[in-house]
Amino acid sequence: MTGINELLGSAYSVAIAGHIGPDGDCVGSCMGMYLYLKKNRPDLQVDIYLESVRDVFGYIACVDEVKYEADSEKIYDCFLILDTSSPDRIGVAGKYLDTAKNVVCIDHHITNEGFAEKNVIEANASSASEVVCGLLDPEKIDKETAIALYTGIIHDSGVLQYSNTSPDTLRTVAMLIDKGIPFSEIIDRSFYERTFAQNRVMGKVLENARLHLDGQVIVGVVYPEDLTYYGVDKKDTDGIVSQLRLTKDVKAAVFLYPLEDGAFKVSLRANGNTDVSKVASAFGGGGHIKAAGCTLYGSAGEVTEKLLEELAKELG
Ligand SMILES: [Mn+2]
Repeated sequence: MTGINELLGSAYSVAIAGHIGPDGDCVGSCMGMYLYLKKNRPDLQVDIYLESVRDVFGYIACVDEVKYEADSEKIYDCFLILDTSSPDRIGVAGKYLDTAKNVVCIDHHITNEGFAEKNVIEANASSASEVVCGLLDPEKIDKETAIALYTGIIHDSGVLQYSNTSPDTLRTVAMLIDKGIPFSEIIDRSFYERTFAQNRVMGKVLENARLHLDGQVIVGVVYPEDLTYYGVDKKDTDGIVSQLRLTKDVKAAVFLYPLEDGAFKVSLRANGNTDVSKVASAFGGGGHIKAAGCTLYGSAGEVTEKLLEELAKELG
């Protein structure tokens, strides 16, 4: 079995990096790898590079050691790229792709074509964090490393709910929980917890949501004035479209978020067989069958009309 030691070979200096706009799996897999190597391979000099780390991940040990800028002089023996499907998505450390002596990519994206010298890509894994777990010696994973890796798995699997959750995912999670991690608290704190302002703006959107096309489509809108009133921005509205989608009997959920230039960022979610990626593509956007997005100009009413026209075609 290939393990992390085989992948690193005789490397002495190692740089770890993830993708732009780091999410829970990116931070979790990179920090998990970093903590594991720090503790079990004191012979190595390991650095970690991420574009940013959201405050909610502050409970992960040594997260303050993350570097936000690459060192232009530094040449690493090994560049470990995690959770990153293509070279143009490597964040601040992208230059090491050219300068490092050995490049290793550990990922789970089906679109990853294997751009590194050594690639460990498991398209069926829930997360890069799950793939990382498979490369480590479970005996040597301590509680702090387990907290980081568990965070990654929880985030990319939607708290073990999405279809990428497999029996192997659960076996991996069992091993991590065995390390004595606060598993419920991690989910609450990093996944479900919302600020008071976030809950209030969600409440406003849900209160004013409207059903269209005989109740098949629900539309929720954040207006420009809501942003100042509630003191929120785009990231504070995460989760609203998912809540809209959970409305009984709804086949598609639409969420409109105002952009600065008078446009709306449109988020679409589907239930059942509905394909919202077709609707998004019709307006130059894209995404997945069940989750897609696009940008549209006009008032909220005009944008809604355009979207409903396309949605009506899809819903038949
Ligand atoms: Mn991922």
